[in-house]
Amino acid sequence: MLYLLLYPLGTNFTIFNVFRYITFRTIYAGLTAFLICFLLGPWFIQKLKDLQVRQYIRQEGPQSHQKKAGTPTMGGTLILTSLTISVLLWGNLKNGYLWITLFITLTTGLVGFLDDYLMLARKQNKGLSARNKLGCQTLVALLGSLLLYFYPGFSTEITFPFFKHTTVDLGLGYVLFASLVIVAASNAVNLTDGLDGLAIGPMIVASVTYMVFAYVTGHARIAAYLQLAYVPGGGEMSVFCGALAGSGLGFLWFNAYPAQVFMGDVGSLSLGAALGTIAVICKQEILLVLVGGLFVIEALSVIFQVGYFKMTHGRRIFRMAPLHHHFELKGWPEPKVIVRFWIIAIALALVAISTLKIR
Ligand code: 57M
Repeated sequence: MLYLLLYPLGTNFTIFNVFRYITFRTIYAGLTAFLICFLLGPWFIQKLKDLQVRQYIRQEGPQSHQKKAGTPTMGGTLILTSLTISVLLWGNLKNGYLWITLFITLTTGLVGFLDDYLMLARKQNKGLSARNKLGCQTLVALLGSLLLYFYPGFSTEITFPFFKHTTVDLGLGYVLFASLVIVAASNAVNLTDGLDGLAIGPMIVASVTYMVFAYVTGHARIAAYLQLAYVPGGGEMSVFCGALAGSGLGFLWFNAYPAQVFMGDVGSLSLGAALGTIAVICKQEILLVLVGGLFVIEALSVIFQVGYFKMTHGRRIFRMAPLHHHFELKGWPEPKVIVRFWIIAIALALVAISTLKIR
C-alpha cells in the first residue's frame, strides 16, 4: 500500500523513491511483522488464557510433555495477522502473486483454525478428521494453483536444482503438481510442530532462503546471469518472505523453550502452505526438498514409521514418530533436540543457496 501511495510522490520528493526498491520494502516488511508480533504478543497470550484457548496434551506421548498442558495455543492467528498487515503495507498491491499467496495462506489458516476450534470445543485431541482436513487443504491448493495457472506469464515448467538446462513443461498437469507441493509442505510443517520453536525456527530459515531466491528469480538480469528461470513480478515475493520471516521471529520470542504459546494448526498448516506456494511461484519447487529439508525428514520419519508399523503389525523403526519424539525418548533434553534440528535446517538451506552457483 505504501508503495502505491508514496512511490508516486518520488517525482517531487526524491526520498520517496526508496519505496521502489524491493530490498528496502523486504527489510521493512520483516521489521514491521516482527514488531507487531513482538508488541502484541503479551496482550494476545493473555487474551488466549482469558478465553481458555489452551492445549490438550495426549496421554500416549512422551511424559515430559504433560507439563505443557494448558499452554495457550492458536498463536498462529497472531503470526497471520502480523504477516497480512505487513504484506499489505509494504507489498506492491498490483502484484497478483502476493494476493494468491495471501489467499492460500489465509484459507489454509482457516482450515487449521477450524481444526483447533473443534479440539477446544470437544476438549480433546480430536479436531477435523484426517480425511476432511486433507480434503480442505487439497481444495484450497487446487484453487490457488488454478489461479497461478491462469496468471499472465506464469510458466508451467519445472526446473531442477544443480541442472541448469533441464526443464519439464507439465502444462495443465502443473496444477496438480503445485497442489501436491503446497499440501505436502503444509502437512510436513504441521508434523514438525511438536517441540517449542521446532517448526518456526526452520520456517524462518526457509523464508530467508526463499527471500534470496525470489529476489534473484524476479530480477531479469541476475536471473539471466545465474541461468535461473526468470519470473516476471516474482521479486515481490521477496517482500512476502521478509514479512514471513519477521512474523516468525516475533512469534519465536514467545514460542522459544519453555513456550508461552503454541501456534496451533492455524499456524502450522498455513505457514507450510505459504512455503509451498512461495516455492511454486519462484519456480524452485524441487529445491523445497532442501530449503525445507527438516520438514521433509520429519514427514519421511512418519511415513516410514507408519508404513513399517502396518507391514510388521506393530514393530517400529523409531522409538516414536515424528523423529523429534525419537530423540526425546532417547533422553536428549528438549532444547538440545530443537537446536540440533535448527542446525540441520540451516545447513540444508546453505546447500540450497549453493545451487545458485553449482549448476
Ligand atoms: C500434530 N501436534 C502436536 C500444537 C501445535 C500420523 C501421526 C504421526 C501424526 C502425528 C500428528 O498428529 N502430528 C501433527 C502435532 C501437539 O502440538 C499442537 O499441534 C499444533 C501443530 N499441529 O502448534 O498446538 C503437541 O506438540 C507439542 N508442542 C510443543 N511445543 C510447540 O511449540 O511442545 C507443540 C508445539 C503439543 C505439545 O506437546 O500438545 C503433537 O505432537 O500432538 N502424531 C503424532 O505426532 C503422534 N505420534 C504417533 O502417534 N506416532 C506413532 C506412529 C506409529 C504413528 C509411533 O511412532 O508410535 C505423537 N504425538 C503426541 N504424542 N503428542 C504421539 C505422542
